Amino acid sequence: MTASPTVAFTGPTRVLSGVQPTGALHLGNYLGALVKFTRLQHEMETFIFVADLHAITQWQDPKLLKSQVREITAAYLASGLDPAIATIFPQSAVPAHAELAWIFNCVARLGWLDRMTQFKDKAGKHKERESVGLYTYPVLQAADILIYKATHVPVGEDQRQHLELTRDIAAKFNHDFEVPGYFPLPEAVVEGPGARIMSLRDGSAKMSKSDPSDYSRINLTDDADAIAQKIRKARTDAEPLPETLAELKDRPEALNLIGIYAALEGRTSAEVLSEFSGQGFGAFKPKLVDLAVARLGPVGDAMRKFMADPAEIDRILAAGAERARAVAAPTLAEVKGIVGYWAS
Ligand code: AQP
Repeated sequence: MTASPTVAFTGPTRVLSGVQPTGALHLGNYLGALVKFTRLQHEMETFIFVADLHAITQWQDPKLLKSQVREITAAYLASGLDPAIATIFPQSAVPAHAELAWIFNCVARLGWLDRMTQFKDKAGKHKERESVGLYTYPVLQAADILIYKATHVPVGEDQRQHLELTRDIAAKFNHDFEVPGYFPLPEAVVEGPGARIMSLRDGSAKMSKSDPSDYSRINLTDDADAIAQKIRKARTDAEPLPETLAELKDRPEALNLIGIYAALEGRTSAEVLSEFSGQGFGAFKPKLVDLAVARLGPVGDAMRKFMADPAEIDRILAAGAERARAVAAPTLAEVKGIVGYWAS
C-alpha cells in the first residue's frame, strides 16, 4: 500500500440523517435533528431515513416496529419535510447500507470503536450482555452516510464523535484502496442552542427517549396541558436569571430552559437571557409554556393527522426507498469493484 495524496472530494453536496424508531420523539430530537432536516432540504439534495436497522441493536417488539417507523415518518412530515423534495425511506428497505457496513467493518479499527462514548453510556457496566450490533453501530452509521456520498449530516451534539469516526473510515478507505477523494469527509451540522437539550429533571443528563421519567422530556405528541405541566415541574432554582451566560455555568437546569427558549424562537441564548435577566422562573416559565405550545402544538396535531393515514405514509416510504436504492446502487457497485470483488 502506498500513501495516497490528500485529494478533496469533488461530488455534489448532499444531506443525510435519520432517527431511530425506538420510542416517542421528544423536543431534543426535534430541535437537534428534525428542524435542521427541514431547513437543509431547501439547500441541498436531502436523504432522511428511519433507522430501523439501528433500532434493533437493542430489543424492539416486532409487533410494534412497523408502527414506530410510521410514527417517525409522521414526525418528519409534521416538521415540514416534503417528500417531493427530500427522499424519505426506511433504512432496512435499502440493503446497500448493510452491505457497505460489512466492508467498513473491515476498514474500521477495534481501537476506534473502543473509544465510542455512546456505546459505553448505553452498555453501562454489562457490555458483554449487549449485542454486537450496538458495538458496531457507528460503522453502520458511516455506511448510511457514505453510501450516498453525503457531505452534510445534521445531528445533535451527542453524535459528533460518531461523525468523526465516519470521517476516519472514509479517509482510511480512500487511502487503503488508493482512491483519493472517492468518499467525502462529511461534516456534522450541529450548531445552535438546540444541539444538546437536557432532561427537564436533571440538567446534566441528555433529554432522551429511554429516560424512564416522562417528566424528563417533552414529547412531540404531548398536548398543551402536558407541555405546560412538564415545564411547570421542570427542575430549577430560586435565583433570578442573571445577565450573562457565564453566570449560568453552575446552573445547568436554568441554562437548559434558556437554551430551549432560544432554540424554539430561533434566537441565541444570550439574547433570551438579556430579555429575562433579573426575573425569576415564576415569570419565565409561563412565557416558555406559551412559546412551546405555540411551536409544538401544530407539530403534534399534524403528526396525529399523518398517523391517521398509514397507507399514505407507506406510499411515501416506498417511493423514497426506490429513489434511495437507485442512488445507492451505483456507489455499492463501484465500491465492490474497488475492493476487488468478483462481478459477473
Ligand atoms: N437531547 C438531545 N438534544 C439534541 N439532539 C438530540 N438528539 C437526540 N437527543 C437529543 C438527536 O436526535 C437525533 C436522533 O436520535 P436517535 O433516534 O438516533 O437516538 P438517540 O440519539 O439515541 O436519541 P435518544 O432520544 O436519546 O434515544 P435513546 O434514549 O434511545 O438514546 C440524533 O441526531 C441525535 O443527535
